[in-house]
Amino acid sequence: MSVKIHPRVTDWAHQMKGITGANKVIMLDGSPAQRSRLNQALVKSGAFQALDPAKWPNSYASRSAPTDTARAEDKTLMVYSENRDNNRSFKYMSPDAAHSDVLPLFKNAMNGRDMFVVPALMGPEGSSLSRALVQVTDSPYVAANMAIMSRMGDPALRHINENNGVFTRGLHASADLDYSKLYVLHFPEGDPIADIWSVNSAYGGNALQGKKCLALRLAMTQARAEGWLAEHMLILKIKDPSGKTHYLTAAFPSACGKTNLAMLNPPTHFAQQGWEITTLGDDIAWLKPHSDGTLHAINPENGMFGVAPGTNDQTNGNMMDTLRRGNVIFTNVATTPDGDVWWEGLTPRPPKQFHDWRNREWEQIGSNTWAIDRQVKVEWNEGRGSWKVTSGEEFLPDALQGAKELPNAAHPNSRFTVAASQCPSLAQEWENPDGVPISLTLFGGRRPEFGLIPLVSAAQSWEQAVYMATVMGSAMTAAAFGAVGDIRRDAFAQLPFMGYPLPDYLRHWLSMPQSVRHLPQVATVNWFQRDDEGRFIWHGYGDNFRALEWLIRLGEGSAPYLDSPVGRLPGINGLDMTGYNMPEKHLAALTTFNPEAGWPAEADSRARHLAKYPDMPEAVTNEQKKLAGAINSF
Ligand code: GTP
Ligand code: SPV
Ligand code: MN
Repeated sequence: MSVKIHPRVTDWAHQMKGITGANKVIMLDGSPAQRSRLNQALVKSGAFQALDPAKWPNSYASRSAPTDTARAEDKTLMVYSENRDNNRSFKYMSPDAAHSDVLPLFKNAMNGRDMFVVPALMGPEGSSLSRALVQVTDSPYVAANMAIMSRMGDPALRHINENNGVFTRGLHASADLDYSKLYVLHFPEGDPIADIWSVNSAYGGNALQGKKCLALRLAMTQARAEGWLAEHMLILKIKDPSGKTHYLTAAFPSACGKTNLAMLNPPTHFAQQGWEITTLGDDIAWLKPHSDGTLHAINPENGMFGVAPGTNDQTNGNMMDTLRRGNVIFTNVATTPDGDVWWEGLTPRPPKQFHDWRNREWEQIGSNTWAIDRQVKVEWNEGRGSWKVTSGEEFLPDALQGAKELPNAAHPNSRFTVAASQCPSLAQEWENPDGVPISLTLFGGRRPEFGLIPLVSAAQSWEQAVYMATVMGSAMTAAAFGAVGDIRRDAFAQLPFMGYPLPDYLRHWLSMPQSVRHLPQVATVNWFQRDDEGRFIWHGYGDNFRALEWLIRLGEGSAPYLDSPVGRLPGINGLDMTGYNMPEKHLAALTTFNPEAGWPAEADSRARHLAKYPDMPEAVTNEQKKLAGAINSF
């Protein structure tokens, strides 16, 4: 290895070996040869299935433990010496409880296994915003994912040497993958053992510690102290027909469309006019006030850990092309006997034969019917892209929630891990150490109610922007365990990632005008309104560009708009709908303020939510009062 390893790294790794009883310490340098050995070892152990190299070069499919398919929010805790938040913004654990209840789970957890030491740089090399993590893990699967998601090995070791041996210490053991003993702990005040401890899961957000643990929960506590922001946001670049560039960030809850928006292809009409979209990041942004008076954003990640279902050449051609370049780890997708992968939404017709994410064998037995392990019969509904059980339900396993698990070929939260550098629409400035200046920021979620939360709504002040992001709601998805479909308030799409109390976080956002002269324009978006038969009334994906284009014209003072109690709206004449015919009733539902669609109930629900936090900033509660007043007077 060319880079000298800082003694703090080796000392700490050996301390962790002592606790976990690991066999051997394997230092990862990120070299292609070493990464290839890691993949080969995973194939040999059966954890990786090598895919057909003609279709998916150097790519692998992997299946998790059936209980280890999503983030475990109930078991994700912040450890502070004092409990100032009372479990409102995050789950709390005391340092004593961590040491007495959780530390023993790491004792000898790596007996008979090797311990990988994963130096991971989060952020571009040479950026003052970048941070180094050293994660130890017993999971070669986690190490292989970290090799894609971070700048692993030498870049991280160099960063540590240049920063006096400073790094975040991440202790991870997949141990027995016992869900009842799963914990993800964070120590913003530090701890003698490590800053992040996670155990009994190998799933993304629980185990790839550079991602949500470091880049959001721990980073945001530092960001607050240092005057910057760590956000659950994609970053994209829009070049308009005049050649002017606009950089945008957007925060949506998990599985609500960040990766897809980040790689969007504008509809033909706009592409012909000369609009171009390129990608800088799809999940996390660190934003810092810059001397030019704007907020500059960097993407701390090196790869994408994207949701597979729904991804195809029409919805996200750039992602499909990224994947076809190979070097992908697929997790919990279906695999075919000829080394291909499949998930719901990849093609209209499922393959004749495949193994699902639980490794059950599916075989086509009729034009629309498949048999699972010759026991359960299911019918494919091509229009809906989903399965229905027709017989043999008793043979299905119970899901975590107790109900019978719906048989999906790919798990609804199945994912792919792939390097950002393979994305054909990557913006060349994605690794700018100085980041890019942000002029537009979106917040959004899944709100299915017809006519309620508009397709796009621009904030009229910074206070209203912070309020709108605070009360944002979204229907639950499979990215976390919970009742899929229930609406929950997810402030700034950060509810699962809060590292310190929400009211303080909002005060931090409200203070931004003091350090940033040119704040981004802020808007909320909602691609997910449905009709009374449950169908999306907005095509979404590429057509989402129509909302972005309106916002850019609005910022330049050349777009029609309507002022309303819920922000500035396009109205039925605001959006450029060339090439998209939509019933006027739907267009009105998306672009105008419709008090009768349920606003009084929505306003009450927001008020109840805000009342849970007695120390909400007044700027936020004032906006709530303004909204409630305006709705009552309608
Ligand atoms: P995380 O990685 O969990 O943070 O998710 P994400 O916000 O990046 O979500 P992603 O882009 O992966 O999309 C999640 C799911 O929503 C996928 O199944 C997409 O196909 C689907 N989706 C994304 N954009 C749209 C849209 O505009 N309309 C509709 N109807 N579905 C969408
Ligand atoms: C999310 O759930 O927001 C993700 C996947 O991006 S995870 O890595 O699990 O956080
Ligand atoms: Mn995410």
